[in-house]
Amino acid sequence: MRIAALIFDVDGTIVDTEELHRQAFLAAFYEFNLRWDWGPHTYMELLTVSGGKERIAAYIDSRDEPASEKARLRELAPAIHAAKTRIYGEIIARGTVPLRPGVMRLLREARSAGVRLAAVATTRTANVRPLLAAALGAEALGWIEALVGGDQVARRKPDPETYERALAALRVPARGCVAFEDSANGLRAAQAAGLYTVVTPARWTMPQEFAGADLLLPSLGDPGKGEDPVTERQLGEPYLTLKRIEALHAAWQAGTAPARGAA
Ligand code: XBP
Ligand code: MG
Repeated sequence: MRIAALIFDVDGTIVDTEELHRQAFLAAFYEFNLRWDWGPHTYMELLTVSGGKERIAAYIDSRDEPASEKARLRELAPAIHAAKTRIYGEIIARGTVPLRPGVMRLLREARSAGVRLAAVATTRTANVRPLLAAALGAEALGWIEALVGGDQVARRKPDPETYERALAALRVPARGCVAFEDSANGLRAAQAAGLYTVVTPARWTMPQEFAGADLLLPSLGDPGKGEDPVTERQLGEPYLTLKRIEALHAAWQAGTAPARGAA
């Protein structure tokens, strides 16, 4: 079966946004007069919790506070997250959004080859559309046929529902599709949905567990943007092309793929 669609996670995969999310969380905490310092190390740990609102609640639960104060803060969590979402939207509207290497190139290769495209995210769809417009431009945004945000599912990643919704929107079988992810929760969601999985960890998700990924690379890579020895060693070429993905996916489908994670 030829590849029917490439399905890309957004935060951390298409764009390196988790630092922008972290800044938005900090600004929201300031607005609520909360001295919560989500520094890089704390945020890296908290990122194992999918969903910003759930992340705030998990942080509240982890704090050493009296039960009454925890209850008050839990009540406040949705308003804190709403403020964070507003601030994040303002950050996206005014800044440049860092596209990760190779994403634009692969979108173009897929477009030229007639391979369909979808995007999935845990953050809200209302966050994703302007983000992708800023990062990809209106034309490339138009190539993305299905966009599933966390507000469109009852169960977030690592549950497969986000991917299942994208597959249903495209009306394509999971085995004909390739998922691109940066996090362990995202990998597990794509695996549970039955897709071939390519993981390119972002700075914030690097320490997470990616056992079972069909292909694990530092990034998708771009011509002339510096060879990465890991990619070179795994692929024998400096970046991942659609042509190579098609060969790897075909071997995976035929059950002749090499050990998971290798190319
Ligand atoms: C990213 C997330 C999101 C963002 C914050 O996961 O888990 O929660 O970190 O966005 P994925 P919200 O890359 O799978 O989308 O605060 O809107 O959740
Ligand atoms: Mg992600």
